[in-house]
Amino acid sequence: MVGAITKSKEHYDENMITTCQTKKRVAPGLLNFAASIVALLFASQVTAAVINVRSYGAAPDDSIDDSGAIQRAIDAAPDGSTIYFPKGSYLLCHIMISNRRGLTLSGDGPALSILKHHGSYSNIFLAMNSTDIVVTKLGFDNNGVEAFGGFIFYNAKRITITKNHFFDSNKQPVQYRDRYAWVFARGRVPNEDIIISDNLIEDLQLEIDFALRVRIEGNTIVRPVATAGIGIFTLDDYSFAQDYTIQRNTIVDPVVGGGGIVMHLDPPSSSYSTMKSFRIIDNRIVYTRNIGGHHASAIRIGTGDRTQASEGNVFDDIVIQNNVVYKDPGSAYDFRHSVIFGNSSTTANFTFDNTNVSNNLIYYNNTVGRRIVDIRQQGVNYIERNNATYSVSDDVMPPAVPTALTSYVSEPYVHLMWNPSIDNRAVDRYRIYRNGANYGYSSVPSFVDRNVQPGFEYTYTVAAVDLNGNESIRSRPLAVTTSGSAATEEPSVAGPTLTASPTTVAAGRSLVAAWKGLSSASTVWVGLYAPDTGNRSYIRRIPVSCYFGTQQPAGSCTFFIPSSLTPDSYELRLIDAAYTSLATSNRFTVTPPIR
Ligand SMILES: [Ca+2]
Ligand SMILES: [Ca+2]
Repeated sequence: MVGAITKSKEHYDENMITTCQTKKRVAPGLLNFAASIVALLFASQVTAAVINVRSYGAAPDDSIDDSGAIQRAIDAAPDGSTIYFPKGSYLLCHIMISNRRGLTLSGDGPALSILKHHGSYSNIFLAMNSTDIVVTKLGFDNNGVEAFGGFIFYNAKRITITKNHFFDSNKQPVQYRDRYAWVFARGRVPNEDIIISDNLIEDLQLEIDFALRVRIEGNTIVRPVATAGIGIFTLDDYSFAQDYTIQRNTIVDPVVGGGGIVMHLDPPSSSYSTMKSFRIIDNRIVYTRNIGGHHASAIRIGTGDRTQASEGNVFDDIVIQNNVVYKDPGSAYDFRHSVIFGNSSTTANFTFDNTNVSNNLIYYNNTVGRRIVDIRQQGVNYIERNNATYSVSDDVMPPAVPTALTSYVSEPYVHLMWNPSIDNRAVDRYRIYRNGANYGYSSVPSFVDRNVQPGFEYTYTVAAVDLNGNESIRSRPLAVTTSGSAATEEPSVAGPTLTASPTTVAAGRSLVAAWKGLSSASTVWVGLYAPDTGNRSYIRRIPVSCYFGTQQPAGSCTFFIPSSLTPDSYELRLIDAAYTSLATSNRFTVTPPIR
C-alpha cells in the first residue's frame, strides 16, 4: 500500500519485564515508589555530592551484573548529585530514576565509561516523573535489546543529554521493530524542555513524543532500524508536540519505514492531535554508497497512511529549510516517494498550514523523476521555493561533525577524545585545532597534546576529513585548563624531544636526528615534513632504530635529505604508528643540492 507506515507497537509494558541476569528485583510499582520517596526524603538531608558507583559495589570489566550497585548509588544520591561512572564497562539493565530531581549521570567520556545492557529487561534506564537530569560523557550499549530499549523517559522536565555515544554491540535486523537510543514516551503529562545535543547514535533511533520545547542539535544518527532516525509521533488521540528545533544533525542511511526525520500521526487513524512550531533546519541526510533498497523519504511529515480517515488534527507552523540531502552516486538506494514528503489527503483530513519548505539542497542523480518536494493538502500560507537539485559524480559530502569532544586529563598532557565521525565513504583523518590554529592530525578519534604548559587554558576543536579532502564543520570547542601555575621559567619537558642538526643542510646530504624521553615501545618513526602539514604527509621517514637494532629511549640517526627536495624550511617529527606526533624538532633550512 502506497504510503502506509505504521510503527511497531513496542512501548513500555511491565508484563514484558523479567529480571536482570544475576539479581532478584522488585518490579516497579508501589514498593519502588515508596522506596524512592524514602530515598528522596533521605536525600534532601544530605549535601549534594559526587557519587562514585564503584563505592556502591559496581565493578567494571567483569562479567557480574552491576544493576543493584548502580541502583543503590542513585537511590542514595542527594538531589543535585553527580553519579560518576569511572572508566570501564558496566553491566546493567532497568535502572529506575523515579520522582527524582537534579541528578547528573557522567563518566570519563563515551569511549571510556560504557553502560552495557545485560539481562532481559527491555531497557537500560527508565526515568519516571523526574526533572533536571543531565546525562553526559557516557557510552551506552543496547546489546541486542530486540524492541524499544535504550534510555526511556516519561513525564520528564528539563533533561539535557549531551556528549554521549549510543550503540549496539549486538545489532538486530533492520525494518523489523523500533529500537531506541533515547526515547521520550507519552505518559500522563507532556515532556518539557528537552535538549539532546552533540551525541552519536548508531544502529538505533531517537524519538521524542508528546513534548514541549525540544532542541535536537548537532547529533549524528547512523542506520536507524525501523521507522525514523529522529521521530516525533502522536501515540493515539489528543496528543501534541510543540516548539521543536531540529537543527545541524546528520542522519546517515535512514532506509527505514518513515525516513530521516519524521513527524507522524501514530497510528494513522489517530485524531485531535496537534503538531505545531517545528524548525527543521540545517540538517544533513546522507545515503552512503553502500546502501540499497528503497522506501523512506529524507524528511516526512503527516500521516503514514493517507487512506485512513482522521479528524481534528493540526499541522501548523512547520519550517523545513536549508537541509542537505546527499545520495552518494554509488548508492543503489532510491526514494519511493518524494525526498521531502508531506503526506495527507481529503480522507486523512488535515492540511499543512503556515508551512515553509525552502532552500533545501538535494544532491541526487534523479534518473526516475522522483519529486523533490511533495506536500499534499497545502494549507493556509504555504510557501515552497528554492529547493535545488544537483547531480553528483564525485564525493562532495564532508563527514559529519565530530561529536562529544572531551578531555581526559593525564598530567602533564591533555588527552582529547571524541566520537568517531561518519562519512558517506570514509573518514581519512581528524584535524585538531588549538586556539583556532591548525595544530595536527590524528587517524583515530583521540589526540594527545604533549606540548602544554601548566596553568594555561587551551581551546580545542576537531574536524573530520574524508579521502577526498572534504573537511567537516568543526566540533564544539572544548576549553582545557592545565593544572598548576603558569611557569615563570623554562618549563621542564616531560615528553620526548627531537632535535635536527645542523640547522642548514643541502638537499642530497644528511643531518642528525636526535631524540630523548621516548617511553613507549610502540613503533616510532622519524619523519621529514614541511611545516603545518598533517602527520600522514611525511616526505620521508625512518624508524628510530635507524633500520637496525631496537628502539631506544634516547638515540640518534643519520637522516638523509632527498636531493629532489625543494629548498625551503622543514622539520622532523617523531610519529607513532597511529600518526600521532610525539615531538617536533627545530626547523632547519634545506638549501639547493651541491653539484
Ligand atoms: Ca560488573
Ligand atoms: Ca565524503
